Parts: sequence; structure tokens; C-alpha cells
Amino acid sequence: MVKNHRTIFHVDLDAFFASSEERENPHFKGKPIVVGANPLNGKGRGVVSTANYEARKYGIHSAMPISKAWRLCPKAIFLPVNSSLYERISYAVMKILANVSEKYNGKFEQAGIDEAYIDLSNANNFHNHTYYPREIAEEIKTAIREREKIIASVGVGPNMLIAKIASDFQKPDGLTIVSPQKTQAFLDPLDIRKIPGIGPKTEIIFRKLKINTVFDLRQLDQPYLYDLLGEHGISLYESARGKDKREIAKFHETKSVSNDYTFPNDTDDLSIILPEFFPIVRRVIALFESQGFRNFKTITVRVRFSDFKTHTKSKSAGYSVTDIETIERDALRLLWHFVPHSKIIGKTPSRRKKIRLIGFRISNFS
Ligand code: TTP
Ligand code: MG
Repeated sequence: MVKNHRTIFHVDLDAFFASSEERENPHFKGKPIVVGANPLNGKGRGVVSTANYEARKYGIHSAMPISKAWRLCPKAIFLPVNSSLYERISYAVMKILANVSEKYNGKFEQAGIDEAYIDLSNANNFHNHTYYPREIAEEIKTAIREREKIIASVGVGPNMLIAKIASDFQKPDGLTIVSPQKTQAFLDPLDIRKIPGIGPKTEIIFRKLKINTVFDLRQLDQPYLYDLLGEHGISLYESARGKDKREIAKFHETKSVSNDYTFPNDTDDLSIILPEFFPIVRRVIALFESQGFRNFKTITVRVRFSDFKTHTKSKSAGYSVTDIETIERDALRLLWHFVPHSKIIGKTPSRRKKIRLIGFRISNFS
């Protein structure tokens, strides 16, 4: 029998960074936790990485300025980002998921630090036993909770798109299964922002047109959407109908690794910039290496100026983690495009803008 529909699972950990901190510090339980930049009594300038569900009750969410989070809930527990802890937990969780996938003859793809897809379309054929998605979803949630003390939400659907929307649907501690027959009824009432691919910019365009739900979106035909948004419009036409042809990639490919830093005050002072810059470069390389990689092709330096304009410069060459000196030298050359040279040779400060944030990324792994 040829199956028309696949059975795809999407697993996403709840408030991941904050849950990891709770796990390590059980006395935080029940309290609002915000992980991100230092709030500096409301004067901090970075952003929130994530907040636990207790803190979300105050309106705090990812990417919000940390100063705003502080105003919303000054009594919250504010914690810095402890990447190595989250990487360790992520690794352990992904191992559990890869094992489940293998046990049921599936395909596994890590999609982010706290999320993964498993294609279990063939699980029913395994050992001639019929496995129900709910059993396997419960098995996954229980294994992660018992072994890693973290709560995961699971979504099951006929493709990656529906599985991803489903895992978010009843967060936290969610389990949502959407059958192929119920897919359209599930999607129609959802807000357009629930569709991955509709971000803040596309949202504004649709709201102006009074397109608020997936049902509304479905009333627009392809030529109209193409005129409005180009190719992206066509892909949203498919998404609104619950269609998604993507296949689970058997081997996860990390596409890039990056890190950045927001200065406490905007600066053009190299004696402040450089001591932050090199540790960022080294952190990125260490993270890449910890994932078992050695070689990559491209480095990118990102600078955000005080007016929030953000610029990047990239260089491609054959880089290896064993040659950190070359990486640092090339990274510095890229940074050079953005810093006021006059400061180096002692002339008057240039008319260049001050820097708010610096970042470094590596990509094109080989
Ligand atoms: P998400 O899965 O998007 O968010 P979450 O796990 O905190 O919350 P939930 O899934 O329950 O809605 O992201 C996973 C982690 O990635 C998150 O814990 C922190 C990090 N992250 C950032 O650092 N900045 C961001 O803007 C986002 C969205 C996430
Ligand atoms: Mg998550």
C-alpha cells in the first residue's frame, strides 16, 4: 500500500534556557526567570533570550529589550546565558530522540538547539506491531522528563509544517496530534503569526488587508499573493492549505554558528571593542569544534551602530579550527571596515558612528 501521508513528529523543549536553569537550581521553581543580558537595574541594553512561563505572565518574551523585562517584573530572577549548560542538555535530549527514531525505524533531524523532527511514517510496519503516534509521543515526553528533567512539547502531523505548528499549539507540556483529515480545520482559526514564515514584516502587510487568520489567508489566490510577496507568497499559499513537501534530512547539518555582544555603552574605543571581539571569535570556534566539526569556509563580522543600522562583512577561504590565528587575523580585518581608524593612529575621532553590538559568525561547513 502506498501511503499518501507521512507521520512527522516535532519535539520542542519548553522555555529551554530557563528550564535548564530551573533544573540546575530547584529552588527557582515557581518563580519568574529571565535568561539574557544583564538588566543592570533597568539600564541594561541587551535582550531577553528566553523567559520561563511564570515570567511570560508579565508579558516578558524572547528578543524583548532586557530593560523592558526589568520594568515588567523587577523581582524576576535574571540570569546570564550559560551556553555550555544548554549545549550539554541539548546533546543529551537529541540523543534520546535519535534513539527513539532508530527504535521505530524513523528518520531524525535536529532543527535547532531545542527542537527536532522525527519521521515515523514507517513505525507501524516495525515488528508488525501497530504503534500509535500518541504512545510514541508520550514515550518521548516521558524519556526527556525522566532522564533530563526537562519538559518537551510534541506535535504530530502529516508533514513538518503541521508537526511544528502542533508542537506549539498546547505549550507548555503540550501534545497535539493533527490527522490529515483534520489539518485544515486545525489551521483555519489560527492567527497568521502561527505560520512559520510569517514574521513581523509580513504580518504588518496582512493586517492592513484585514487578513488575520489562516482562513482569511486562504481566501487569497496565488496570483494575488505572488504580486504581494513574490515567491514567498506562493509558499504561504501552500502553507495555508497545510501543504509541505520538505523531507526530514537524515543527517543534521549545522548551517552556521554565531555569537554577539552588546556594549554597555555605544563605543568607538578599540581598547573596549577588541577585548570583547576576540573572545566572541573564540567562543564561536569552540562551539563549532564541540559539535565535532573542523573545517568551514566563511567568516562574517556583524556590527550594529548606535542608530541600529546593522552591517556585515564576510570572507570565504578554507578555514580550520586548528588555525585560530588565521581566523582571528581575518576577522580583525573584517572588523577594521567598521572601526574608526583615526583612533588607532591618534588623530581626531572620525565622523563614524559609535558601535552598539559586534557579532561573529562562521558558516559553509565542510
Ligand atoms: P524557542 O524554542 O523558540 O523558545 P523556548 O524554548 O524558550 O520557549 P518555548 O519553546 O516553550 O516557546 O527557543 C529555544 C531557545 O533558544 C530559548 O530557550 C532561548 C534561545 N532563543 C534566544 O536566545 N533568542 C530568541 O529570540 C529565541 C526565540 C530563542
Ligand atoms: Mg523551545
